[in-house]
Amino acid sequence: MRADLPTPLDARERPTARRATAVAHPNIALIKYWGKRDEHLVLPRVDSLSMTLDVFPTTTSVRLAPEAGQDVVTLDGRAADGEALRRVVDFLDLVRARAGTTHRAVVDSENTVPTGAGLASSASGFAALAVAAAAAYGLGLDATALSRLARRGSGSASRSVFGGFALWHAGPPEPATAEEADLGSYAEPVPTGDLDPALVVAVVDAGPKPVSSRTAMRRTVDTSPLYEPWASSSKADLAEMRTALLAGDIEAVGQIAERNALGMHATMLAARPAVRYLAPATLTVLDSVLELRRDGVPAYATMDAGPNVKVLCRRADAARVAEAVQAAVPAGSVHIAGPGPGARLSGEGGR
Ligand code: 2P0
Repeated sequence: MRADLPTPLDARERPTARRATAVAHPNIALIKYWGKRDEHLVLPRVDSLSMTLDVFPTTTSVRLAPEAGQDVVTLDGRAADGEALRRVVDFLDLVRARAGTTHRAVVDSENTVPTGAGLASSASGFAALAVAAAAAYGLGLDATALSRLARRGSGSASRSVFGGFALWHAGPPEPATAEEADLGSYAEPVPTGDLDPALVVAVVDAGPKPVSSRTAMRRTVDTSPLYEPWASSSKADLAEMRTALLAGDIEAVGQIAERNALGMHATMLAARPAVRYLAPATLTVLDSVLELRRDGVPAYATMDAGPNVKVLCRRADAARVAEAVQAAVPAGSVHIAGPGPGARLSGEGGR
């Protein structure tokens, strides 16, 4: 249970790979994470549950550079700067503290999804970075400890450590120590029944979001009168979701996911000032989803910190759903995703 804590081993005695490459996929939450109770430790206010996708992987390599005076970070072929660089360096500082070393690193990360557009690029990004950095610095962490570590980079990354469906525990509400708080918040795989799901991803706008999800969730918690009611209803949603997943009941899974997402967006719309990620094209896709349901196709929508829509359906219906969504937003791009693998070192099988 304490595998993610620094050990007293001298850094010189640690087996260090020095270089590692990892691949991780984004995940889409069916029960949303929105709101933190500790920004430093990235502890959420609510449990969340997601499906890791089999599309849009991020590949990240970390190479220790003992000779370098600072970390060098390249994101999609460009030198990172500003907030993006700071977040990666802060994360590496955490890994270095655990490894007992001050060695800087060269990080190279390639996303196959637009960054910062509400398509979970920070989830795949920090999950891949956690796995690659932990290996390069020789931390020897198990999957649970990697999930806790990935959480420190971006909350939703804790879930991308695992494939399929994953539940991220918020952890004990009143931990006695920071260590107890940290240990209690990690993701784990969720059992499901006979379910053959797809998520049809409708990218209606691939541009970066106007307000970061970090800022938006802080403002929502601080000012939205709808936040607490949503957070408590989300607990009930999670319990029902677990039952629906076990039963392989895609209609119930979809209904719960859709109401949970719309409720989350309602909390943001009621924030002061309002945070509105939903765009006209988002509503056009939501209308097409309603029409699919009227035609007897079980299809349900979820949206994150951006205008793009992910439609949950049976895999057997995915082509029809994709066609309907594409017809609704001809300028958008539509992708069909299934459940994908957990984060892994290149050359390993997924978790
Ligand atoms: C989620 N989102 O559960 C929710 C739903 C967006 C809407 O997790 O501040 O990038 O780095 O912990 O993980 C986006 O937030 O936020 C997110 P930080 P993150 O997927």
